[in-house]
Amino acid sequence: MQLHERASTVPTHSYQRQDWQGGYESLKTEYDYWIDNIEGQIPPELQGTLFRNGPALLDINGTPIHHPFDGDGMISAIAFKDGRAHFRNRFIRTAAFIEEQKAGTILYRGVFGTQKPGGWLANAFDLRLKNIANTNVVYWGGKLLALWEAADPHRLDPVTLETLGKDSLNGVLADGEAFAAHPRIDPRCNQDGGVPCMVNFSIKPGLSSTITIFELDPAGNVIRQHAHNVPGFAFIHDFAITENYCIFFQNPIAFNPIPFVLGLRGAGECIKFLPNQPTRIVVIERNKSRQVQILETQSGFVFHHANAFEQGDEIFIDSICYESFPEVEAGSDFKQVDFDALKPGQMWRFHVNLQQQTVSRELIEPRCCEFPTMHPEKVGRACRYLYMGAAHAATGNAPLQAILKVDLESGQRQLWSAAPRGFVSEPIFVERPGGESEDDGWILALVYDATYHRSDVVILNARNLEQGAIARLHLKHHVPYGLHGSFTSE
Ligand code: 3ON
Ligand code: FE
Repeated sequence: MQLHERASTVPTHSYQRQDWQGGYESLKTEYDYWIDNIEGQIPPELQGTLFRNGPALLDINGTPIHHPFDGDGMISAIAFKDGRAHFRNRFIRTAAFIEEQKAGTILYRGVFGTQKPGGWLANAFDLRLKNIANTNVVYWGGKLLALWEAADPHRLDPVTLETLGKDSLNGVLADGEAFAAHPRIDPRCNQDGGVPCMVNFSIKPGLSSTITIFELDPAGNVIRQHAHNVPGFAFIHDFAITENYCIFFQNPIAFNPIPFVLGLRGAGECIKFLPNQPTRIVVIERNKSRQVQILETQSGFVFHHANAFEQGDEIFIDSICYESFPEVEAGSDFKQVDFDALKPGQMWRFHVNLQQQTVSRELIEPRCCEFPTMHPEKVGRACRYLYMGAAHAATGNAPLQAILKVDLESGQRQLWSAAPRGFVSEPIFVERPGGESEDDGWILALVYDATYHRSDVVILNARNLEQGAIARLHLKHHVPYGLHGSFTSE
């Protein structure tokens, strides 16, 4: 009896930290095989390729990097054809990756605190950025592009994943010029007669920061480009679009570059969150006037937005908000993070009224969540369903172990959980050909399974996550926790 009582007062978790840590082991082998270990059945109508990007080298020749966001990017491609699936993974051969692999040692500092060996003296005044191409991958205009927000894209062969070099978007970007890792595809651009276009941005941070917006036509040409100056330092990872606007959240932070310059910290470790300052919402018109409006809302930190849309005089933006920026401690080990000591990211809906210049917000999902996605045809429009990675438990902060579907109309929720030993990545929604409703399709996600130290490609029925996986494709190895990806049926 007593034992039982004592056990129930110990906080219980849906996961073991050691299991979670297994997904942060480097994957150094490059594979190319047909997946033959499958539970369930791959829907034969599911045709196309799921591309994923993410840091897959968590050490350089045995020396751990300081933070996963500093890891060299690796693409995984899962190609679905006639009910079968093929897996391939390849590192992006960035110039720095090639140099470091040849040298067998860290030659570049990382934004999130990875330092060259030899202490601060060996790092001081080395202000070069290592373009690690690790954040997203998108197929657009006949090109497969690996993206990292602080520099230019790398172009890859969509079949072999061979790195073809850096891509300037047909001469638009200068060498090293930033192109963010969060493009949004407007499915029916009203400036182009309803043809799709890809909208992306770049940030040039400083005492005041420059936001540049790029719009690319389906052939991959930049057809609109405009730059705007906003006051203050800006670290903006993602944005949202509506039919007529681009929306950026300028989180309240201060940047003190001195420890970076002196070789003591990475640039990203010099960001200080300002809890008493408002978040600025920067709304930029996409069409001719290109007017910039800046509104304020309460303090908080946003990496990712789910979607935005216009309704009357208002713009609605659904975003994952943290109470503050998760500052990276210089001496700490990310694998030892105490999840319980951190506040969860939660989904909020912001209402921006441009007539009255007011902002209000409401909590739409209290469960700890990240990596929101939706039906691609609804980008910038009102949508009914959002999908996201989520914690297994309804409250508290924890690693992502579940996929959550939120019905914004009825308020209903569906949860598919891989707990206790599974850990999920960003879900991707793929429409079923001829799909009849907004959720008629599949959710694809890589799930790390600590039991076998390998990853599965999981296919869920987006209409009913709770029926369990339609198929689990067991890979021969693990894929380290990734960041973003996309699906292309071309
Ligand atoms: O010095 C300035 C500050 C700064 C931070 C300028 C700058 C442009 C060099 C800069 C660089 C920013 C970069 C390179 C940001 C890269 C971010 C990145 C690779 C990933 C961000 C991921 C965000 C989230 C929320 C990930 C969540 C992951 C999980 C829940 C678990 O897998
Ligand atoms: Fe992101």
